Amino acid sequence: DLSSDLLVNKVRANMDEARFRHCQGVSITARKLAKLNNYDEDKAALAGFIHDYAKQVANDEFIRVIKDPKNNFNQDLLNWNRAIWHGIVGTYFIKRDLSITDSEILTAIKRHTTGDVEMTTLDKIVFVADYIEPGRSFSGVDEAREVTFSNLDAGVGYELAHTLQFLANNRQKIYPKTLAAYNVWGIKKE
Ligand code: DGI
Ligand code: FE
Ligand code: FE
Ligand code: FE
Repeated sequence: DLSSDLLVNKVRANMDEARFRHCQGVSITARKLAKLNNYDEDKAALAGFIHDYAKQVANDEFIRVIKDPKNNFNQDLLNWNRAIWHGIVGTYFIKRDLSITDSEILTAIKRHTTGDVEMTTLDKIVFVADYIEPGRSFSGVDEAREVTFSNLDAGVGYELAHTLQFLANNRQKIYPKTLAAYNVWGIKKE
């Protein structure tokens, strides 16, 4: 768990200082959101802390892991990039290096960049904590914080709508799960 110096030091050693501070911010925010939403605070804090463990893994390393038949990754991942890989393929490195076996934590990390049609409370907490942690400073982040702290599902919807808008504005390819998640969580409910 998070009280292990070994785990903290492994995470610190796998990324630069700015990314490590982001992970600490996501961890603190995930803990707060867990308390507000009656979820296990320690588990949320741990998932938040390690969510970007693989953020700075090299492209050729991601590609090697995706191509290795032992790992059973969908080969369509090769048509995407590190923005998509670091969560989904990141779980391989988290299992290997950090000995994390909790499937709820691994699923939340898998889903943290794109969201998904089905999201557990932990999935939602990590997804939005990543977006609103204290170190984030994009325009709209204060509104995202207000929305998310008043209602977790509304925070998920806000983030998906704004991420889709951002990607389209920059003419970036939309990962099908991001779009499918938007169609569930992002749209206005009657
Ligand atoms: O790892 P972080 O920077 O903390 O945050 P993240 O994992 O939520 O997102 C990383 C990047 O992924 C962010 O710049 C937006 C991008 N992204 C999210 N959904 C999609 C996407 N990029 C593409 N091309 N397509 C998507 O659907
Ligand atoms: Fe990430
Ligand atoms: Fe995110
Ligand atoms: Fe992150």
